[in-house]
Amino acid sequence: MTSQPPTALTIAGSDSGGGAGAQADLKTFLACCVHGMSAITAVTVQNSLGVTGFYELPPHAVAEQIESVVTDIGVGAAKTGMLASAAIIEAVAATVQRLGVTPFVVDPVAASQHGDPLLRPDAIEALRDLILPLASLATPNLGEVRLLTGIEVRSRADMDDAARALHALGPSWVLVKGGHLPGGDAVDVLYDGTDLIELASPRFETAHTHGSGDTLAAAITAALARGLGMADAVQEGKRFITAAVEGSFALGAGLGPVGHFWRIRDWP
Ligand code: PXL
Repeated sequence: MTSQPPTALTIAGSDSGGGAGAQADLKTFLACCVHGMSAITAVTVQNSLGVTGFYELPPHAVAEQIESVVTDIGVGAAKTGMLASAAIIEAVAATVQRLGVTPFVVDPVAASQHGDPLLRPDAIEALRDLILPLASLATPNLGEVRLLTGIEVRSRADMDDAARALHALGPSWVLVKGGHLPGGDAVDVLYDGTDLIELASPRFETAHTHGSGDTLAAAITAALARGLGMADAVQEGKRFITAAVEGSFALGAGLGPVGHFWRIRDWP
């Protein structure tokens, strides 16, 4: 027997292609030396070319998965990914609140890299009103910022406004991901209600970034499970995703995944 690892839970959808969703989260947790657990919200049908369908689980089945692992194994930190519907969001929010699951990282996933919807349009209000107030950290990209706040981010200054507007919706910390803005470095803004911290990282020319948002949020969650403070955990997550994007690879005819096991340079 070895010593016990830290533990983390993902509340997310399954990606049959293995690059994003719960699969990305579990691979990232392991790569970050954390025992990963999952509460599956929906099963997507997808490959490198896109999502062709998804099947939601009943909301009580999502709640039961969370309760089962929290009450026995214990959850050092949790994250959300695809939550699919307002009814699942209501069940997740009630369960996370009742069981006091924290730290709680919310990645407000709305669509896949191909633009395929992963959240029903009528669920955005529930995400904003029920999940964001529980978040230790919210990690929206610019499209999700627009859905949640109505702010169209076109410049670095707009990112600061977006961070303030999102923080007002309840999360303790906000990480606005500016990767989709044009420019040299990829710049994110981290905000705790007091200080706006700019985090710049190099941009790599690759189309194979499937699962990048999930992987960043999972690496941050793993760092929190290992006991890091929020600012350090976000820095650690950024280092991990930068290496994973650099270590991405082609798979199938479309968009390949980021390299969760970027430490493996040569595959057998
Ligand atoms: O990357 C966002 C995402 C989250 N969750 C699932 C996904 C995707 C993207 O495809 O499939 C299940």
